[in-house]
Amino acid sequence: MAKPRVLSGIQPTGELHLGNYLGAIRNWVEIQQDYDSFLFMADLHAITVPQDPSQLAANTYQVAAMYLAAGIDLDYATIFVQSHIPAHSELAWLFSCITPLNWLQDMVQFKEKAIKQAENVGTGLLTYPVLQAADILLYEPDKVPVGEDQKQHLELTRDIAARLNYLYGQPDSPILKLPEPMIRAEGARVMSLSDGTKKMSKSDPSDLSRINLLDPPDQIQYKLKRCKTDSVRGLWFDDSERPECNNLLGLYMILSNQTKAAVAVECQEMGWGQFKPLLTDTVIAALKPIQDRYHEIVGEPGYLDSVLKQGREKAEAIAIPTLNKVKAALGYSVRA
Ligand code: AQP
Repeated sequence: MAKPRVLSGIQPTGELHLGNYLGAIRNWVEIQQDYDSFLFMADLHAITVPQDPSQLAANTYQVAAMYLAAGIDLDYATIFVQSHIPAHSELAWLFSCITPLNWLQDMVQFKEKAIKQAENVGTGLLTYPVLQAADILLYEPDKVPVGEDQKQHLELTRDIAARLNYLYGQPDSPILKLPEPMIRAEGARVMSLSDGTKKMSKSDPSDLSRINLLDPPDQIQYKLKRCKTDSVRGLWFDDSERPECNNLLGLYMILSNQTKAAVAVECQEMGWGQFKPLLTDTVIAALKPIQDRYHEIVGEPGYLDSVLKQGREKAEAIAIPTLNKVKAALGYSVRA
């Protein structure tokens, strides 16, 4: 029997950090043997905020290499670049013509980001959930791993598929399958090193706010030495009163493969002077195998190109028939 399919992606908007790894890639690695995984670099989404054209392709390759370095196995997963497959943009256009404007205006992320960008709000910021719906529905996945922040967009994806089925399909033979969300287990939200109430993010202007997966040991040590803490004696998990302490203990717990209870006991009497070197060593040791593998991958001439070419072929073999199915339903003559 065919394995259920999952689809997920990351925008190549900068260097990947511990949040991207613990919140996304590591989960994909954990489930990959049970699913047919389609993992992509969302480079069309990346330009909803300005990107340096001289960096975009390099960042995209870096994310692909990082997927592999972190343990994504090509025996189970297909890795591809979104912009290599024109069907994404084409389906997004078809969907945008059946998506009511107010559905997009109601998206919480749009409202939040639009306020920040004031008069410079790009149309892409409003319409990118439609592209996201196309990204997903092209592959007709059974499940889509999403964090809390993306749940509303997956709902929109389901609404768009349902609307297409309603407008152009038959009740007993829907055109597109509706995917289910795969909500992550809790504990994987990594917060900024400068502010424990904000998530760690590629686009934070301060590099000191995050640990990048490729940071060398001395930089990791420097960042953790400088990171924000508090002056309370003893360390314990406390999300509301001690967000920085909670975040750093959480990182230590995950990266040292311990339970919360074990970490709580180990660290209860510690001060920052004792805990920070322990966390530093743990982070460095956890990232070393990923970094070593990353350098091997990028050092092998032509390897990534061949992975992405193969990925494009496998992805297109699914995406193009889905696009054609939708086009036929809308009345287009589809090229054989
Ligand atoms: N801090 C985080 N903790 C846990 N998970 C995180 N993810 C991102 N930051 C954290 C997860 O990583 C994936 C990458 O998502 P994305 O690059 O498409 O966009 P994002 O969520 O907006 O990631 P960033 O790093 O914050 O990028 P910018 O700054 O460019 O917006 C997603 O699965 C996300 O949940």
